[in-house]
Amino acid sequence: MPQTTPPHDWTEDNLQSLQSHILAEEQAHPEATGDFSWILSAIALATKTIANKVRRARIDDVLGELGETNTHGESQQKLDVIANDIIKACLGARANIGVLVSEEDEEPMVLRTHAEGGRYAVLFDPLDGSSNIDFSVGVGTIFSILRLEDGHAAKGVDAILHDGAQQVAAGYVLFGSSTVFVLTTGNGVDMFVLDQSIGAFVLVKSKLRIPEANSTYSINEANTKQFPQGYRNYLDWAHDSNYTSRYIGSMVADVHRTLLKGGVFLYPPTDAHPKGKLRLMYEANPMSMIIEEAGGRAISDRGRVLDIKPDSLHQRSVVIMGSPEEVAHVERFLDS
Ligand code: P6P
Repeated sequence: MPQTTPPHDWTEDNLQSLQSHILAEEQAHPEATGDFSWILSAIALATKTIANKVRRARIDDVLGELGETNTHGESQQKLDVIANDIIKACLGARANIGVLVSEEDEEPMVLRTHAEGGRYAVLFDPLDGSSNIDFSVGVGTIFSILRLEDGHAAKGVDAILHDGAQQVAAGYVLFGSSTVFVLTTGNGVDMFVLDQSIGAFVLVKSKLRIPEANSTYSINEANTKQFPQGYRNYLDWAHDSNYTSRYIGSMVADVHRTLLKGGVFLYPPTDAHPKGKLRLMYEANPMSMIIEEAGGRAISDRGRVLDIKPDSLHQRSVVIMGSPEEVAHVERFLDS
């Protein structure tokens, strides 16, 4: 009698796009108003467009520096401005977004008051790690979503200066060997990959968990002599403990590797950046929410990153994030 295989359970194993996944999540939450899918679909559209620009950068001759600096005096890459404009064009059209905050713009953009439907602020780094694009190294878009209260337009920046624990959603899109969309809405972490043949982000992993431990650290060791002693003691311990070092110099790529393989990513205080280099509101906070939702930890030299009450929109922070056991190893040397 030929062995008959049991019928495939198609209710379990089906093709889910980012859109259908978000709608399914919304159906699971009756109180959801469809706001999220509307915002996330705009971010998906923007990042698909940016992915195409990044992939064609050398062909379209948009590599390299623009020859101008952003509001922080940092040299702007041509693609920084292109990505920033794409995101604003896609998000600005979504009627429930009240405020946009970009690393490339000093002031927040108030699109709508609460009375006009502006319920959310979207904060983003349009193209993090863009100086690596000329060498085809992974770069990414990082975003954070905060809910806005009535009267936000009158309060201006103060309406947005919430601690990271107030984020309602966060994520990043890594433009690497594949285009990967990693998202959390506070109910675990889901990962999607852009399937160019159908033009959609398809779900490849839901409820992603970071490994508890992995003897890998990710830090710019060229700055070692500038680090406070505790970090140098940690590095000595890691070297004596046969740790591996992996550092790409693009936060999205370094954190994505840490999320999938485990380990710890650190950007300690340096002479150039005594409070850390990475931006709290649209780099450290969204990445910390992702790492914590995946079972990891994210701290700074002031405790949990998501508990930091921001003083200004573009403030920087020290970050130490990754596997819980690896963050604990670093913490031990900082506390000693
Ligand atoms: P360093 C890229 O410029 C960036 O903002 C992050 O993506 C990255 O983690 C960090 O700076 C790298 O900084 O000083 O090591 O080159």
